Formats: sequence, structure tokens, C-alpha cells
Amino acid sequence: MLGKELTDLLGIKYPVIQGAMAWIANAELAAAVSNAGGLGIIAAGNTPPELLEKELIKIRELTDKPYGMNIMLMSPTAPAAVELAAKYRVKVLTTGAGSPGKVIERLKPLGTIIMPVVASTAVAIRAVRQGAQAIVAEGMEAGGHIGELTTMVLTPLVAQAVDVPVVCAGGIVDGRGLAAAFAMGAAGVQVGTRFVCSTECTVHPNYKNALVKAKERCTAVTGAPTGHPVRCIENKLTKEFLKLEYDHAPNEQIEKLGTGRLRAAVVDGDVEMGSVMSGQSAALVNDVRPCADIITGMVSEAEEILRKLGAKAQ
Ligand code: TUI
Repeated sequence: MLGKELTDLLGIKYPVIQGAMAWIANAELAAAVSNAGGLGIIAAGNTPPELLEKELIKIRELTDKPYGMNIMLMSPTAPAAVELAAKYRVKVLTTGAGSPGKVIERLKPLGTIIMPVVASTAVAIRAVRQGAQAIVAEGMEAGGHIGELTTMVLTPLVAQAVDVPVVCAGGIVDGRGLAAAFAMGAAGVQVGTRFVCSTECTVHPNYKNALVKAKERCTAVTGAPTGHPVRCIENKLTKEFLKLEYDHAPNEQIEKLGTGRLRAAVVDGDVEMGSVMSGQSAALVNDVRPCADIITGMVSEAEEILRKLGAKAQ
């Protein structure tokens, strides 16, 4: 069975991991994905520790399946999130936006499986040397904070560079993406944007609608000059950001424009002046469906594609 090294490592049924999305990936969404046989992940993001702890308590009531947590290493709340992962014995931890060395040192002895999200081969190799048990290779089609390489190039590069299971991320919404991930040497996929448009996701309906109606070339990347490029649905906010960047505005002015924008989109539904983080794959998402439908549909479609490809190769 394709992806067995990943599903065995994580104790899950299908090789589908939910991407960690700050403000969006809460206990409800993560539990829905885990209950459907994937791996749900609670995003620590910049969540204050007392609120994150509530999510960790809640998910234990919502699922008896494995789930994980993601720590955004650039966040000032990252050290507190690491301690909560230790306290609640979180089984799987993904990290993003930085080097996971210290997190691995602290949590691996407790039995936590660490899967750093990386955007380059160099960071993947270093993370495996530091003890990572799997790697999520995230291409620049993804939403939120991104690297420079595409999924198509990054995935095979990482898969040939490390000897642990690789999870392919960035641009994947369906069975075509899952089959392609296997073809590139990955053992599974991480899916973000598609799960935002799930019935169980508690994001504001305006956010889901913005993704459902998005067409190709609907996203914009801002923040590149500051070294932290972020992909969002193009709107008034991204245009203002890009204008400031074009005019070489001081970093403080750019930072000020960004304050509170993700919350505004996710909680208040402000899709014009909020930060509607999304992958390019929003163009491939046309409906809102239950997580179980998304996952089983993806797996059966991939099996059908792989069967057909197998038949043609003979
Ligand atoms: O982390 C993500 N995606 C994110 S984090 C986020 S929250 C945020 N909000 C506003 C501004 C910025 C971020 C939204 N989306 N994806 C995983 C990811 N990790 N992409 C790239 C990387 C990465 C970058 C550098 C991983 C490691 C790394 O290492 C650098 C080094 O030298 O160690």
C-alpha cells in the first residue's frame, strides 16, 4: 500500500495530513480530519498559551484518534507552545518557519514524532540529522508563509535527499495531487486550503466563499522584501502591501499595516482588508464538503488514477 511508511509511523488510516493554519486549524477542524482517518493538526500560531491549552483539552473530547500540533517557530509564543506539547504528550508535532533543532531536543525524548515543514533540501537534511522522523516538503503554491521552490521541484529533491518519509505539500486538493505526490517519491500529502473549505472548519463563511470563488491567478505574494513572503487571496490589503513595498516604505509601516489582519479575515470575515491566506489551489476548490468526503474522495480518486496509469504502462 502506498504511503504505508507514513500511516504506520503516525498510526493513521490515510496518508493525508491537515496543514496547520494559524487562527483556522483549531480542535474542531483537527478532530474532524483525525476522525476521518487523516491526521488533524492544531496550529499554535500566535495563540496565547491559555487559549492553546483549551484547544488541546477540547480535542481529547472530540477524537480518540491520533492528532498533532504545529508550532510556528518565528512566533513569540513558540516556547510556551513547546511546553504545552510536552504537558499534553502531543503525539505528532510539525514545525514551520525556522529550524526545529531545539524543539526536537526537548520533545523527541518524550516520544513525540517531529515532522518539520521545510521549503528547502538543506533545512530538510539538517532536520533529519537533528532527529526529525519525517519531513513535510512545502512548495510555494501553498498559502501563508512560503519558500521559493515549487512543489514539483522541491518534493523529489527532498525525497532523494533524506531517508525518512516525505509528505508533499503545496497545491494539493484531490486525488490527482495525491497520485502525483506518490509519483514524486512522497509517502503522503499535507492539505491546507481544501480543508479550509470543509463543513467542519469554523473560519468565517466569507473566508470560505473567497476561496470557493477564487480563480487561477487569484493569489498574491506580499512580504518578499522583508524575507517573509506570504501568499494570500489578492484583495485591497495585498494591493496596499505591494504598493508600500514598491515604494520602499519603511518596514515599520509595512508591519503596522499587517497587524491583526489574519484575525480580521478569519474571525470577522473581512476579506477585503483582512489577510485571506490561501494556496494557489483555491482555484481548484469549488465547494464546501465534509472532511471525510474530502479525504475518502481523494484516496479513491488517487487509487483510480494509479490503477489506470499502471494499466497503460504495460
Ligand atoms: O510556516 C509555514 N506557513 C505559515 S506560518 C504562518 S503565520 C505567519 N503570519 C504572518 C507572517 C508570517 C507568518 C502562515 N503560514 N509554512 C512552513 C514553512 N516553513 N514554509 C517555509 C518554512 C521554513 C522557512 C525557513 C522552514 C524552515 C526555515 O528554516 C530557515 C533556517 O535557516 O533554518
